[in-house]
Amino acid sequence: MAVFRDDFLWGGATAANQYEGGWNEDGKGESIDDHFTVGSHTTPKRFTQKIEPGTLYPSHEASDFYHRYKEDIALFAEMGFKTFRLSINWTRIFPTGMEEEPNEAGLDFYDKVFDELLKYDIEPLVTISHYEMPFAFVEKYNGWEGRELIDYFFRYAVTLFERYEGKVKYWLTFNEINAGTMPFGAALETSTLRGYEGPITEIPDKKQERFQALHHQLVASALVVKYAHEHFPEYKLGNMICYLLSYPLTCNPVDVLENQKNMEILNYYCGDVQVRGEYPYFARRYWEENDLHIEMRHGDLELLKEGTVDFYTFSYYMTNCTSTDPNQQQTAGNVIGGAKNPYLEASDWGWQIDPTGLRIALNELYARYGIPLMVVENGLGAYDKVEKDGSINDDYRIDYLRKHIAAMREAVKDGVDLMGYTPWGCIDLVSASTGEMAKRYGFIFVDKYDDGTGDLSRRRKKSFGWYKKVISSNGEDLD
Ligand code: BGP
Repeated sequence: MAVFRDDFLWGGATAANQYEGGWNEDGKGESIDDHFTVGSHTTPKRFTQKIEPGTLYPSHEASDFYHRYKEDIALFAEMGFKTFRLSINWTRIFPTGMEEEPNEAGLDFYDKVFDELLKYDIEPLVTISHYEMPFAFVEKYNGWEGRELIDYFFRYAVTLFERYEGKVKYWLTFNEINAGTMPFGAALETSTLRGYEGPITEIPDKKQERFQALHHQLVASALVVKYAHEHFPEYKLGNMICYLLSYPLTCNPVDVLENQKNMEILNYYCGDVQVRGEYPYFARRYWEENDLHIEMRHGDLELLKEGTVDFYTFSYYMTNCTSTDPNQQQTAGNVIGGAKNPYLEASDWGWQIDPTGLRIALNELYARYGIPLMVVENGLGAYDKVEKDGSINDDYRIDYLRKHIAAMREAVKDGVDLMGYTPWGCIDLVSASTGEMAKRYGFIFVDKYDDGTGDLSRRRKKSFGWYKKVISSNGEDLD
């Protein structure tokens, strides 16, 4: 008997700022991501207040989806995608975020993209805001710290809802909204970057600012979810959480407790608001102990209740451990690192590979929320090598994905309601954390390198044919 639902949404995921390019074309404004320079595993990318001539900014051209969307979508269709996750570049629609009227050329671009997807029966899954916002907001409002952004975001989202009615059904409000609970989130999630110039790793951490900004995002998310439910009953609205599963490094109760506390803030603080409609019970103590004073307006808490999502989506790449022993060996991770797990191998970037953790995560989440789940990011960032004959034999990627899909199957057999799976960077694109192209995730290779060279041509990797088989067998054939 088939394990995955018949209508399981197999596909792939991308984000505009990391994939599209065309950064200043057809009226597009500057996004915060257009101000991040290229980086690498060892050299952090930098944020600059002005675009410096002669400096490489990877989002400016990225993988050039802006000009190659037809070719890319044809390749996705060849793999049998049922869905494609993409984000809208806010600055293509409202160049500074503050215009009264949207930019028609920007709206038109996504019309063409959606039409192309629908031509192949590929369902768009749209992230309204994925790690970018108009740069103009940084100076004026210090990003999401400004409450004014709620209204600007609302106008932007409603513009999309109205324009793409009949073309898009699945919407996610903010990518990895819980990144705002971590220092890294100041760069890409809350964009609280006023006056800052320097490496992404040295942004002074201002927790009060981050958590205030996050409150504004949670309110903005609820506002647009509520609006969509009232005006577009056919729409399905989801949240998106960077799910950071961690284990206590030992069975010492102090490690177990510390781990539980970490998990609460990192994973459940935002998810609980978006699914259950209120800040969780543990938030108050956290605010008090961290001297956080979240300014809320009359009506905010009601709104959070009224704007809960229909499905829960998350990214899953790796897991970490929590230890109260400061001398424990540390390792890197997505958005945040942790103590090293002696039972796991890690990627070249130090992210610990843990397929079993995905089954654990799916069960945890389904037990907590009981609404349909979707894994909207997962994958292995790796150095790929093009062989002399042009082939790219990414068996390591196949191995990673195979084990994660097998873990999803087990979770579905456990009883979890799983809607779909969109591996990250289904076509090579710029890394969010490092700004490099060298960290590749795709089934499709893009000829583009970190010195800006490359002819941008596309090439199928070995994993392309493998994933095609996985989709056509609805996840039965993983060999
Ligand atoms: C997630 C982001 C993505 C993506 C991915 C991989 O946190 O939502 O935008 O980039 O991580 O991370 P990286 O690009 O740093 O390897």
